[in-house]
Amino acid sequence: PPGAAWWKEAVVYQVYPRSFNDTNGDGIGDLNGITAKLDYLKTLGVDVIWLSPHFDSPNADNGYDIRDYRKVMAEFGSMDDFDRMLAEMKKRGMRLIIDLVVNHSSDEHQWFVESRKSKDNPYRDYYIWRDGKDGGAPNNYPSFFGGSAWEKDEATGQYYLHYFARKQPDLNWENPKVRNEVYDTMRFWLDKGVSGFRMDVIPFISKQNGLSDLPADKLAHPEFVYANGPRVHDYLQEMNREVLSRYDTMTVGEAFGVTFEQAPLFTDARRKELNMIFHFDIVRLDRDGWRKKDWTLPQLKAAYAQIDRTGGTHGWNTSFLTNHDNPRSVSHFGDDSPEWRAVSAKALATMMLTQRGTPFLYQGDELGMTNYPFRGIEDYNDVEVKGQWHDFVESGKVPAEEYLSHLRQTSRDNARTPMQWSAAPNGGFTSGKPWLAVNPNYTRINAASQVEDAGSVYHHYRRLMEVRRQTPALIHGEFRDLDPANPKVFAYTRTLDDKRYLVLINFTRETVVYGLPEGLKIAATVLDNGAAQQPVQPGAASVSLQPWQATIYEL
Ligand code: ISL
Repeated sequence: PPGAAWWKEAVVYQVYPRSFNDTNGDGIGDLNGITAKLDYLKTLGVDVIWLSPHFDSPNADNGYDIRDYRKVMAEFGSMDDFDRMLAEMKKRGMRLIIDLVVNHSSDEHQWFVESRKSKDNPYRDYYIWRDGKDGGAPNNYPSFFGGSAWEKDEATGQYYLHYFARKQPDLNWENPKVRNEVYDTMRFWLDKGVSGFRMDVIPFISKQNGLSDLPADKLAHPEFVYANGPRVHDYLQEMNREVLSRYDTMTVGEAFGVTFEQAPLFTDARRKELNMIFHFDIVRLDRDGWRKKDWTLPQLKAAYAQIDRTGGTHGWNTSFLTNHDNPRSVSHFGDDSPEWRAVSAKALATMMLTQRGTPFLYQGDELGMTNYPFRGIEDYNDVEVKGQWHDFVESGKVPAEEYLSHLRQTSRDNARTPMQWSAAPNGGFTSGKPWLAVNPNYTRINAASQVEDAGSVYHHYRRLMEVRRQTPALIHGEFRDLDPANPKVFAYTRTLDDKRYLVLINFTRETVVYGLPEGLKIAATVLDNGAAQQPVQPGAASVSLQPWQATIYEL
């Protein structure tokens, strides 16, 4: 509708800079590499780029451990490169949001270097220090990357808290100085012209009063405790008042550990906190930690319906099928065998871009890039894998083969392999040795060949974005699942005033005849993913859906 916020109508593309495009041959992507591909992204239809952390970092967690919040990571380039990249985006009418990683910093950040020196250092209270208990850690909190969330520091004999790796100490948000440092950093980047932030594990910034032990039933999923600190909403409202409300921004919080019921507390516009959050319920539908579980289409639909409800009248959602922490979407929810890969990737694209919520597309998904054919543990780079290998396999709790068979499907490294630009060596990502192996299927799956081919996954994404841009009902319209229990077909309508659209997606390798509900009459086909064999007759009572067919109809 007229006057709607720009970020509701935008399509966001996530760039994981390390793996995007290397222009200096060091095997690591860089900011100049992003600038060089802006025309590619513009042609695709991208409005906003979310850049995963580009700050100075020792890379214990690929930049999610920041040493200096105002400096560009040397491997990625310089501040001049950043300014040029941003100016080139603006020239093309694109915006940039950056990653705000402020639940923790790197242990090499100057604040922590000072903090650990002594108990009376002026920076001591920038982090969370406690005495040990009974000769061990202060409590039983586990770290997501293995072992305890506490590390004993020799200088003072106290422990510091780290929800993630040891090299990622948690900041103490109770300290107003810390909050002001964060707000200053945000202003620094906003004043440069960035348009907002993706906020890393933002619900975790407020710690539980007293930091008592987790009960046994919470130990496997500590995120539900970590995300429920008593002051998280105070902090976000303060951040909004002090910073966000003074700029024209968009914000999206990574809501790890936030339930459907709690989501509106973050995103209800009247509360003045965040614009949107990332729910984990789709990407982690079939997961228990590193374990892969089975999933069914009705479960997926139920998650979508619930997410849509949490948006409500006053909130707004995101729509995404992967990111740098999850497997490739076609390998996860589609069918990545050679025969079905392209068509199922297009079907998923149709689903993602016709949800009510701002779509976040992850680099390479527009090509239908797949999971990597990992073999042994030595093929992985991720800090999380190293911690889990230690905790589960080396401890003897889980046989190596069992862990590896799940990890092949769940590893974060699946999405982190370099972009496949062309059939040139290393997929055209680098002229050097890539930091993480390129998927050998780059000779078949790459941007150069798909840009040339009007029937490619790339062009389907491009057409979908165009249709979405021109169809307010597909952005703002009410979402209704017509057949939640159907195990093969996802059928839903999007309705705005007198405009009504129907989306039908066949999630199987078979032809499925889908009977349309009484009173529902197809008027025209808006966009098909190339699977449909013949146009539906206006007014037909049923549609014969080809394998992985996904079609948007006007009603
Ligand atoms: O990906 C996960 C497990 O496989 C999650 O537990 C993930 O760590 C969690 O979603 C938080 O993710 C974010 O913060 C982490 C960083 O490693 C991730 O890359 C980031 O997206 C710590 O900063």
